[in-house]
Amino acid sequence: VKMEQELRLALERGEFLIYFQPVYRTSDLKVVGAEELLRWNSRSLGLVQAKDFVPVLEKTGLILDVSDYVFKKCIQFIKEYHIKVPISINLSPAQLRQKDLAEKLCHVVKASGISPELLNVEITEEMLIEDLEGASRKISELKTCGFLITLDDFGVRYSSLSYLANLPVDYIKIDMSFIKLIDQDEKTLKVVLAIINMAKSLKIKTVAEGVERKSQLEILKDLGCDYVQGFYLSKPLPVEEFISILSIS
Ligand code: G
Ligand code: G
Ligand code: NA
Ligand code: MN
Repeated sequence: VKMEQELRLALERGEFLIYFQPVYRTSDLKVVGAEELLRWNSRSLGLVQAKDFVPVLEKTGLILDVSDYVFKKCIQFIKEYHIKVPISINLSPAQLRQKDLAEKLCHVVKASGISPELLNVEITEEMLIEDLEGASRKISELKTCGFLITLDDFGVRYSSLSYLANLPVDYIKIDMSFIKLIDQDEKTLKVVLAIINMAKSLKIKTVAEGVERKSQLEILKDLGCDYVQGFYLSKPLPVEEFISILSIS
């Protein structure tokens, strides 16, 4: 309960920060995008990672207000710094349950004047399970508005290949659990190669997340994975640091 009150206050006080983890083109390691990741600059706790408070936001329903805030902050950021590369935003399950999700987000982005193609909406496969029909409709509506669509944490748990055939997906993010093993386990490498080749034939771009070592990067380059993201390349960065990385890339 205490945490809930603190998070409510945090939103009012503007204590939520947006960080950006750069996404690199595998072939030449140019920065071609970023994933927005939420942080809480708490008075009492210091800088708090998303994994330590996003679940509470989800449980209390506060995630809807915070998500609106994040979406607007990202648009503001793109406008202020004249960002030309797409910024990925994680959608929450609660957002995907909103009937008018696409209509709302579309309205906000159109009113801002930025191109919707500068926003890449990340949806986990897990979020599709609950109501596949409803989720599919909203994803199609988001696509129609012009947003890019990423299927996040691809390949684990509820993975269904039919999603790839039926949803307007631009990118798939190959789950970190594969990348962890890719330089140690031949079978995992082959599974990742199959994912990459399948995506290619569907004209879907592939992103590997959780790249922590050079050996993983080299293998992903060999396999033809389009983009990479992970601590080996860069951790999530505050706005100013991301801007300076982008300017020298
Ligand atoms: O950055 P970190 O490893 O702490 O993120 C943990 C989890 O929190 C990740 O699953 C990430 O998708 C989620 N997360 C981070 N930022 C946001 C956000 O702005 N909105 C939502 N809904 N989830 C986020
Ligand atoms: O659920 P989602 O895929 O959105 O989660 C992304 C989370 O993964 C972020 O919170 C980010 O901090 C974390 N992350 C990013 N790069 C790496 C990495 O190289 N290794 C690990 N272990 N985590 C990472
Ligand atoms: Na994500
Ligand atoms: Mn992910």
